[in-house]
Amino acid sequence: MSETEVHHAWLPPVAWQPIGSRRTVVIGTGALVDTVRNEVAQACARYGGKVRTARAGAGEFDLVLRTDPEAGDGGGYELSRASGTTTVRAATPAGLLYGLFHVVRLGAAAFGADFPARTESPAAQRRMLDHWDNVAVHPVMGQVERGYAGGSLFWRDGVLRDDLSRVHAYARLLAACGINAVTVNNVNVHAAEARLLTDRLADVAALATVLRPYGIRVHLSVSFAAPTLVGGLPTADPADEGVRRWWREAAGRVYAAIPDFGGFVVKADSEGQPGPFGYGRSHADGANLLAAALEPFGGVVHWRAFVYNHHQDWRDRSTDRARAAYDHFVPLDGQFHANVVLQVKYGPIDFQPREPLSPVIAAMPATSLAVELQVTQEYTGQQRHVCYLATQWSELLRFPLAGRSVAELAGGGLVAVSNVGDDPFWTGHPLAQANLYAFGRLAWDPGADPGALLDEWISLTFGPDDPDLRRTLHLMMDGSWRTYERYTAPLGVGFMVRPGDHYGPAVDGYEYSRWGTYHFADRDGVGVDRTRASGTGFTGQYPAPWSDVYESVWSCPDELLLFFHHVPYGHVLHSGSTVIQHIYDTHFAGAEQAEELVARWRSVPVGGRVTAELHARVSERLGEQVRSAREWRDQINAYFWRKSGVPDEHGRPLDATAPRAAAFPVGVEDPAFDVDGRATE
Ligand code: GCV
Repeated sequence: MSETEVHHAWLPPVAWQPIGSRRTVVIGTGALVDTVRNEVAQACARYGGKVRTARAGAGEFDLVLRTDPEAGDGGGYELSRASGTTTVRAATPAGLLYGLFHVVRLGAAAFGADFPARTESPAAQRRMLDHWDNVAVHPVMGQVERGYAGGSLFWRDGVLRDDLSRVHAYARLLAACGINAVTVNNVNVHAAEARLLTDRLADVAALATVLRPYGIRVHLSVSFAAPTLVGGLPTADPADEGVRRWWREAAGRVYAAIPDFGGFVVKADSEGQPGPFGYGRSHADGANLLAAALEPFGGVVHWRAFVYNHHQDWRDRSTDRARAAYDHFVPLDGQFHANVVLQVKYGPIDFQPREPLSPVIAAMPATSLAVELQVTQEYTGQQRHVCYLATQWSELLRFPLAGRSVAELAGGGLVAVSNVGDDPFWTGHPLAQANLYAFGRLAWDPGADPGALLDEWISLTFGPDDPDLRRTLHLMMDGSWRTYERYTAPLGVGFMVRPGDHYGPAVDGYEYSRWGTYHFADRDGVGVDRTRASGTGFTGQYPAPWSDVYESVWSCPDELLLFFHHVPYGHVLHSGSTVIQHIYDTHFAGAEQAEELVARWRSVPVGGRVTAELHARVSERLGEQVRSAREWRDQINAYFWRKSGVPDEHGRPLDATAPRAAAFPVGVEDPAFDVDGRATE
């Protein structure tokens, strides 16, 4: 692969061979059926098969793809194989497209032994990726906020890219894993981005044209202050009739340009973004203003619940950021229009490697909720560390809150912040592609086994025929989220990251700041008391049994102990270890496990789909992961040893005065990062 070529990700041409070398008929009409036909035709052109558009005699085809109103709807399809013919039937053209990609995933197995009809339909109707892409390069956040894979696929230096062929390739990849909605700009809406709603609408329409053939609807992040920012009005007050009219007209112009436009995403009264509080109005007033404008066209408002005081005084122990979303939004349950979707981050703080679920998810039965995940690895290694997140997401989505799983409670769909950029491997770290793939697949089927999805991704991306490679990749990735958790912040405490870029350790980095993310470590203990009995009362926001499970230090799960409790270092965990020994043990183990990744990868030879470029990229990232994991281990262990004065039971050095080992594992290039994790070139 040359620098200018783009990695095939989970759709290499050869994945199409089983279809492309056979005879297929595509029956149905509509733009997405045309996409199905074109995909099959391209595969046939490459592999010698045939595609027809009308059924000939029975038995003449190996694959029948047809829309059929009797196939049931729900956006899915029915797949079967009988008498040498594989059949996909779908009520909608979109369902047919997803059925086609299912056949691609099955590969040759789709054309083997007969199997009875099975129906697949998505759990979430809207499966959405939010891009935190800026149109104009932001002086601090760059082209893509929290992006770790180069520039934006959509925007470059203030304008829409001329060449949207990468967007076309992206649309195919997204459809192949089930994504059907994309927000094309950052939720932090700055001056240039605000104009996408008005005089730069043509840019959004151009993106919609490329994404549409793959069943992907475009959404736009808008500023709540748009009427003043780009509309020339003196106010953005939701109660003002001029403001209401302005939004109705703005929505009308959007739908005239993009008839299948999805809707708006709004970050309001959050981290400096304007919102209804500025006018003494509630978030229901704010969301309903936009919902009313979109309603005639069938659009939705994704209104984010990420609202908290980011000017907190660290001396004030009564304010708890974890409480904020619930305190702001739960009293508004039932007041939102039907086309408002409240978009709730999975945890009450901010995409940490370990957090409890947000109690908001269980507390608003009269509101449509979407759960937001973070595929971009802001707090999970920034695509320099291997961290397969589907393990975490699967746990979260299956979690029973108030008698229903989180996936069931997320009736408004699943949303995630995208991790792609214009990097040739899409995601910087080639193995981070698995997170994007698995997000789409879990949004479709939250019950899917994350290990099986990993194997599916490995087979598609690296091929099904090399068991050693498949085993190695599985071993490297399957437990990697827990490895990352081990060498970073312990027992759910979170946010021991460097302020600003959020990469690498800084145990006290946020301790005396305004952001509301503290661990309260002192000489005797660590953790945040969020109990009703003596703390912030956050545990009371959970339904039974969790309000009691989290309230008691004796029933709180180990992995969340420091999120809910301030405990002495000698507190004994359910595991039998003390808190302080757990911190030492997991940090030594985590860093060692990071080193093992290098050894495993070194056993993988260059060849086949492991190109020299891919091999080198993974090696370079692993070198940085090992360096960073050691940095985490040493800073965390030294910090807690200095605070507590408790030595390690096993006598390992906690506050080394001499280097412990060679800086980088033998055979791995020194990474191009200095000790702060900043690129040196
Ligand atoms: C887009 C975190 C990130 C911000 C992000 C914010 C959000 O605070 O650090 O970069 O802003 O979440 O989700 O809005």
